[in-house]
Amino acid sequence: MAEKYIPMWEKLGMDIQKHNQLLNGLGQYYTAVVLPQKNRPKGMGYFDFVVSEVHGLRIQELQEQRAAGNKVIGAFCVYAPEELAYAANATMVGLCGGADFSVPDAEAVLPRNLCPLIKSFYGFKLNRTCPYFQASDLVVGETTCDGKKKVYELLSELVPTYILEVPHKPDSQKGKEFWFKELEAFKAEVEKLTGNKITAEKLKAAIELINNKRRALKRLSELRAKSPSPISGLDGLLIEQIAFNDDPIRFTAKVNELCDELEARVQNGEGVAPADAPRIMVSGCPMAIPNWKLHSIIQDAGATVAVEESCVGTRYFTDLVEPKGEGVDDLLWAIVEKYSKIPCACFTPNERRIKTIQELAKQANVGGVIYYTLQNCHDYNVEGVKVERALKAQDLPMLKIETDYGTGDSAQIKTRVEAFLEIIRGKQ
Ligand code: BJ8
Repeated sequence: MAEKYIPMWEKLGMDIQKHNQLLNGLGQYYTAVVLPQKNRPKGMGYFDFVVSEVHGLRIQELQEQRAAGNKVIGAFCVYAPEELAYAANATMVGLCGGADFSVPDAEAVLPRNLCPLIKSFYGFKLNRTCPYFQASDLVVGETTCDGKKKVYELLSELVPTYILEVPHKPDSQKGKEFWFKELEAFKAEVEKLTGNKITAEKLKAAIELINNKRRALKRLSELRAKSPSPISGLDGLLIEQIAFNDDPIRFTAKVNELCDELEARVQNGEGVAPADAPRIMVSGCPMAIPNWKLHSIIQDAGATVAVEESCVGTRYFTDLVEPKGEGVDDLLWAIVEKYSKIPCACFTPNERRIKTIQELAKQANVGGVIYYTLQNCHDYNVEGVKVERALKAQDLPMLKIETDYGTGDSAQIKTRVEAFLEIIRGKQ
């Protein structure tokens, strides 16, 4: 895809040479890890195409929208309320932050002992190889974990950045009232950026747009929960990752089309792995595209990932925005309620997440949980203690993997995953 998009990338101020290296690496990785999977549903063809054009055609679409006077808002967290962006004719996109590629550039500035996701996104802005960053008129950060919060200060030197202050006790009435005020302020910011007023009618339509996307992802997740799963965990994860970059209407239609195909597979008892293959839940830190390391190791070891308890996973789509009235305030309150239920480990107490993990494990009929923590992510790392206790009470084994974006520890992780799968097989 490279040649024809070079003028666009140049216009976006990208480092063309470095970006080519990134694309070559990404293409090779995809060809080695994703494409060779056996018995993939036909509907994955669309998502393969999206990945092949993720820095090309999709960016061209965003640039066309910008040329028509609409804005692009980049985000890193599922707490960024995309409904408000779409209600003002803006598009919200996930920014690059899932690859080791940009980490060395970030480490020239940031401390090394920092979460790889944070180093990755900062490095992508520094080295100008993420076209989503370059095409964003505004970046939305949030006060979730300390690492992100402080790096957003540095990021704001490079790109206009707006910080959402998220309540750390989101379940409390005080927390919800606080979040309502934050949403009002963000709404005003988006109106100022776009020049468009967010009316109740437009906000209602945007809520439905994003609800439909979440419904489609939920439908896919429920199909993956069937035994045997009709689609691989790696493909499931890939779709959850693409959800943050693709056009929401087209994406929703394509996910539903795929689900029709998967329903037929379920009816025929057709799975991607043998019926007795161990089933795993991956729970923990988000896996931004192209972070496929753990899933590919688990699959290569003969198991199926049946569900991701993650923000690139169930935390994004489990709950919908459900308005109880028609006015702008009613709609904002419905957004408050939905977002307050996202069980991020940055918040406290977070019993909702523990219960969710227990329920998801039952629904997806998993034999064990692989708890995934990115290095130096204290929130998910510490919360793993409670998760392990809760799973033990359910007689479910848990394996804790703490890693980064590099491949240096892949062989070691593989050995540990294989040993874990033996435990699960022994219990089956
Ligand atoms: S709602 S999980 S997307 S903050 S960056 S916390 S891995 S040390 S991403 Fe997240 Fe929003 Fe919460 Fe979800 Fe840890 Fe790294 Fe922080 Fe991270």
